[in-house]
Amino acid sequence: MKTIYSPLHAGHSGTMELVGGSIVPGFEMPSRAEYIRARAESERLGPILPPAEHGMEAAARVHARDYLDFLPTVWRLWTESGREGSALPYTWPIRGLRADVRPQTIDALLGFYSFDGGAPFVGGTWTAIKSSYDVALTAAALVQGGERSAFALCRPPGHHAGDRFMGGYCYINNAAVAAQWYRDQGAKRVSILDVDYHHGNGTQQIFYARGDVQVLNLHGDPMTEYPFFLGHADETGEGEGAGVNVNYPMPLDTGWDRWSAALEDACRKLAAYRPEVVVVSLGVDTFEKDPISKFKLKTEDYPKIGQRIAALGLPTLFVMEGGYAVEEIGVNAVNVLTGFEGD
Ligand code: SP5
Ligand code: ZN
Repeated sequence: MKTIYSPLHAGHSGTMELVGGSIVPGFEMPSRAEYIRARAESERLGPILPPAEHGMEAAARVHARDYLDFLPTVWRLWTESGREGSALPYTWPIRGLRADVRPQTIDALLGFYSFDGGAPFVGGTWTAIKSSYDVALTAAALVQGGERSAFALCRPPGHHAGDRFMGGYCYINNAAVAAQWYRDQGAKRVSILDVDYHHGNGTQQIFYARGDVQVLNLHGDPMTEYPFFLGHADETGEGEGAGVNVNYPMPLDTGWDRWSAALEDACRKLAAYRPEVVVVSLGVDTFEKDPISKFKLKTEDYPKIGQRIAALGLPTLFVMEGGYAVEEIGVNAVNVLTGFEGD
């Protein structure tokens, strides 16, 4: 399997986030991508190739133009207003406030275009976001061109980003962009299987009223886990998308037995939908030693995830999402991929 990787992710570094009342160094750090790249190389997963540059048209198929236009301007607006450190929002237009009026200052705009304070900007953030998007589209094209699978080593991740909001370390929803791109290339149906520990609220929001992109999500129960405000089992889609969104919220002590039963059910629903291509939102923050997550998957479980997905017998694009136990992230992520390849 080919891996698409760009070193430009590394400019998105030195971020800060609010955890338990303290501002701390971001868990979503550059070494994550480097450990994965190094493991793909040492395991001889396949060639590691750079992305081709893409215009923003494919992003505009799933994100609002005003949001996409805002992202490259954030750091300039932040520094022009005399700030340094991480650009972060602190006020949000929640229910009861006006979300229909686009405000004018950087602090207000950051809140207007986010659902949490978890998507910081530093000087290299936009370049990293763009490179991650290029990685996703370049890998997507390999599968479109006939390869059985490809690995988009995306950083920053994407599945928390919605049509007009960022959050949870995510800015552009790489998996959603790829799924829409397959539709635009002629695929009649596409499935997105999200195995990250956190609910992919952005992906769900983007496709919720659509019947042409199935979204299946395995995650910590939002009653007690981030992102808290989406991801319940009764969210099954609406309109044309009725029945095409499937959530598997699970208790925070979930281990392989329960998690793999949910994966089995999701794979059966996926097969019944008969998609032409599968996009896997690949998070490995389900790992027992993940510092911000509570599931109990073990390193030896990850190849079994890949094997089950391979048994679907469908062209498959893997898109990197979360995973914060950085020293083990490469082993766990690449285990899914080698499991898929049957090694
Ligand atoms: C892509 C992805 O996995 N995003 C995850 C965003 C999670 N943001 C919330 C982090 C909350 C951390 N609280 C953990 C307490 C650790 N002691
Ligand atoms: Zn996650």
